[in-house]
Amino acid sequence: MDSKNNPIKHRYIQVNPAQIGEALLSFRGLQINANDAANCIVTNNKSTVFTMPLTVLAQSPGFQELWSDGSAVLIKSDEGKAELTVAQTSHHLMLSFQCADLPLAESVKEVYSTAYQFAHQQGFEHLIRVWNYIDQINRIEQGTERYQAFCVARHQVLEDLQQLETPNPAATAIGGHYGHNSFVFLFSHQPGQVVENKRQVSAWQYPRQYAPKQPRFSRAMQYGDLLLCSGTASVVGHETIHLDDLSAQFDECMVNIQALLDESDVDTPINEGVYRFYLRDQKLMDQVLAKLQALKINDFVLLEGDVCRENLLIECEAVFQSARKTVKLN
Ligand code: 3EB
Repeated sequence: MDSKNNPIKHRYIQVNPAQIGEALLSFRGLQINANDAANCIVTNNKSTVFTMPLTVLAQSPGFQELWSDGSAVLIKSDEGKAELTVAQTSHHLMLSFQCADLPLAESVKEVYSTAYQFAHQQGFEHLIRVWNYIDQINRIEQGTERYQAFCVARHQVLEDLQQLETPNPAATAIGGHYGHNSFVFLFSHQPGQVVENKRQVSAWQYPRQYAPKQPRFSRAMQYGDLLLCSGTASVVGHETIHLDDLSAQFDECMVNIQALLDESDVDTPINEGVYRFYLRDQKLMDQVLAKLQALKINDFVLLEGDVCRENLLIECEAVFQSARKTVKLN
């Protein structure tokens, strides 16, 4: 990637900073048997906690995922059709939405159009990262899988807002079972750089078998000294490989994460990322934990979640932070 013509001048976001100013957002999952899913976004004057509507199966000791840019955070909430929580600094805008009661396509249209319009009004032009947590993501409704309905609605909003030509954010789309569709958007004043994976067809160029309108995400976004990897699974070309083989799917995820690191200017060993793993079948959890231990991945949460393609058993996302590679001048 060509970073030498793109000097970094402003303060970028950090994940799990050593000295946390005010956090824009922290993420957590549900404890097993918890009944707090209804209360997905909690704020006090200092910070916002977004609860993923997914059960935590395991996490590394002391795991936390805090996003901060070190500057003061302003928090507001808004009761529209979807519950919106805004956390804003002079550099970044985090929008968290929770919609318990709307049909999926309506939620997606409401949330995506509100997010883009709100961000643009506030002068945040660049969408860097999105998390989509969709209830019962693989269920068929009126002949269409809910993940596909989500893709169609997302595409429709982007088309209506003339955003189909703008760079796609890094993204995650994962299914839960707690009755919530919830979404988080990170916008910035500064653009990120799209990082694609040479082993994979870009999602927005997928053949139509996966969704009538293609998914709109980049495989990763490089943003300052961060590499934000999207939900990454055992996909090569555009196909799922290693059907019914968790161990091989896990290994393929890691090969894909390494491919993203190699493609970026972020020079961090693969085990030093901050990881979320989403596992479809909690009975396979011990296999995943053994893999994590073998790879010396020490900063992770393992969540029970449905990956958006039914034949994917596991997906991961990761954030890497590093000094930049020295740019070679030849
Ligand atoms: C894949 O490689 C897995 O639709 O926003 C991963 C991350 C996936 C984000 C999305 C979908 C999305 O195709 C699926």
